[in-house]
Amino acid sequence: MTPVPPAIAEALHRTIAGGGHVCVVTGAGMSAESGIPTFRGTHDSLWSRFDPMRLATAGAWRDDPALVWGWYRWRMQLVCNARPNAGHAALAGPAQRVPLSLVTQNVDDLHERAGSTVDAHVHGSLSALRCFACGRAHDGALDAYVPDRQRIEPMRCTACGDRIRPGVVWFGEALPDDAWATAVDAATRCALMLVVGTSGLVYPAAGLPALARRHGATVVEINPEPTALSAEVDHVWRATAAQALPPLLG
Ligand code: BV8
Ligand code: ZN
Repeated sequence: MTPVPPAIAEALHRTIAGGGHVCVVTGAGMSAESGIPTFRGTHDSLWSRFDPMRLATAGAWRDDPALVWGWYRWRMQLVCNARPNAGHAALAGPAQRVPLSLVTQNVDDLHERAGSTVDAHVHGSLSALRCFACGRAHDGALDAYVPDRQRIEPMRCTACGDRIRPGVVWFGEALPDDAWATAVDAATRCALMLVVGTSGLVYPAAGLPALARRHGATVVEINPEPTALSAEVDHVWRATAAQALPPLLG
């Protein structure tokens, strides 16, 4: 098992001993060891020649809804076939022992399937399907997944007939007010923030570690690679989520 860097173990111990609150912010790297490709990593798939940053936009949906829906159906199928990893399980364990808020940028449900309560899905959820035009939640069954088909015509809204979109926050769209308010509250209240598996490039979520630090928190980055946040945190642990979280929280 990976040894916990003493300064990080001490920061967690000090937080618990002081009755402090831990805020965990996770990104795509949290699900990497479950086989879910990250946004900026490489992956040998049907979609490897597409840029997620270009597909995850309302403009892409307007231009070619069947292409965007085919990408999301592929991602939904990946998540459906994936299992939470040891990092997800470690976060689900201590929630009772350590006052912990879980804020995720991820749109998968792997935290929930590991037993965590997610306090804020700041970029929405793959499974929260709704009408692109009238916003009504999709109340019907999910269309059957067609493997290796890139373009899949989206389902239709039973109320207005427009297309059904994924309930995620696309680039250029506002974050859900309640999720963002919860994330900001957790970041300002916490004594310790663990930032796990995020490149720290997407705002306003990438501003949460600096916000926590401005309010006196100790911020720890858990990531095998350097990121845009690395120079702004108190401690950097070059480890993966499944390597670091079990010894730290187990
Ligand atoms: C908005 C859902 C305004 C879709 C996503 C300043 C302030 C505010 C906005 C902006 C700003 N500057 C620019 C903007 C615009 C934009 C933005 O930030 N652009 C960036 C690219 C510069 N932000 C927005 O558009 C946001 N909206 O601001 O709206 C507004 C206000 C009012 C009214 C109207 C509009 C919306 C942003 C949300 C976009 N949606 N996801 C979907 O998933 O399909 S973001 C998407 O990308 C993901 O959800 C995720 O959040 C992000 C990817 O980031 P990461 O999670 O960090 O993943 P990444 O692949 O980058 O990195 C993975 C990391 O894991 C790496 O560091 C790697 O080393 C590490 N790793 C790998 N393996 C492991 C690991 N770590 C641990 N263990 C491992 N095993
Ligand atoms: Zn509708």
